[in-house]
Amino acid sequence: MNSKMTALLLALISAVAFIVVPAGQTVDSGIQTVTDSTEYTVSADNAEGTPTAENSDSNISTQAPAETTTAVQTTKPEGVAEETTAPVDEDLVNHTGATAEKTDAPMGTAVQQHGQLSVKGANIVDMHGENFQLKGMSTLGVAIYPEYISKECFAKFRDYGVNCIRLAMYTQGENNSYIGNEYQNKELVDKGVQYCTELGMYVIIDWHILSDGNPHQYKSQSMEFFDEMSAKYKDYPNVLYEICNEPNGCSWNDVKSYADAVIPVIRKNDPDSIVIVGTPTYSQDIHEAAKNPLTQENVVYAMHFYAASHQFLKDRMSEYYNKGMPILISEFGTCDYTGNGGNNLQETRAWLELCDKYDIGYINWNMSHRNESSACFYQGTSPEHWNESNLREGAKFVLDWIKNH
Ligand code: IDC
Repeated sequence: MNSKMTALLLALISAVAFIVVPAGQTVDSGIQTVTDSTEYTVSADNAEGTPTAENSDSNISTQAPAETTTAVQTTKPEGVAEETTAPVDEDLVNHTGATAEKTDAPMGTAVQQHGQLSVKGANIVDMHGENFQLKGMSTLGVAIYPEYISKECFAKFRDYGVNCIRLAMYTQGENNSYIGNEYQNKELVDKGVQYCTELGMYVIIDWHILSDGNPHQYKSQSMEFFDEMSAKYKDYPNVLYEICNEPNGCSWNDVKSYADAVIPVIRKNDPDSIVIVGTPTYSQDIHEAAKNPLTQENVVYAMHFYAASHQFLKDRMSEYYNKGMPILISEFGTCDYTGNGGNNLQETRAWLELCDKYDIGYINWNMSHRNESSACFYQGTSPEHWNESNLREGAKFVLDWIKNH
């Protein structure tokens, strides 16, 4: 193609893009901006005591087991609505620019029906002001298993009723973590957001701190990252930002001062989106956060559980939900806190029943075939062509739960 033709084609594409998505316009006109962030405040004397020994999961293994990728399965997924949007043109996916093209959510999808989410009292609500439960699956690490950043794979989770994908991006300590591999990670996050957008799914951009327990360690990198992401996705009603996965070995005051630095960076670009804030002790200590809550709007507190380790946290969730604290289970496992070991499906059921009762959202760990019980898939699974027989016990339980509730 000669340069004239290329220029003509580009002009045509931008003209069409302008008609479809005029600058500054969002799909949801009825955005709900309810402010209510402090009613769950409890006094210090009301707070619970120090976490139990079980509550200090400090021995998380950092070993990555060997992996294999083999045969592609071709069984058709169980049917839910066929995708009707045009296929992705890779060239139009903007991995590095300051803004990105938004595709309007296809009819019948979660994002088309529920639009921009916000926080009202202790719940996440949709654009109509109704309680809305995020039900999701988390990647293990976008750059550990990049093959799972796949539109086909996300669509298969959507077939089960999954309405949200969490893009966990390790900051350090894992294969290809963000620090030192910034471009590669951002490219994968961009792809993931684009696919979710085209599928009408919500998407969480997760700054996955773990071995770097104090979020201040990479605060400046985080501010830079979220500045770029929120500028790019300011018009996307389906994007949520999780600014620190699991703080540990630091206090709520450390987390709060970090959040007070990062949230304004996001708000400057994207005033409406939900921000998820981790809590101390691997996102278990919501009661610490409740003593000195954040003052920003549309913020939810992360609580994480692993069903075979953290039974005791259920009461904490109920107590603080009932005090009016907005909580999101932005990560949970059916197994123990190492991400491995036996599943406790009875406890998982109890947790999910409680979440459903309160309309608290939950996101399962993890979308990979790593050799551990929290991984969705057995080794040898094809991200694009899996079926029930590729699912490990925990993921099968969770996906059946989502399908039936
Ligand atoms: C685990 C992975 C495991 C990896 C380890 C360290 O499942 O393969 O070796 O991280 O990178 C969390 C963390 C999450 C952990 C998970 C299970 O958010 O990153 O993943 N877990 O240990 N909090 C509690 C449990």
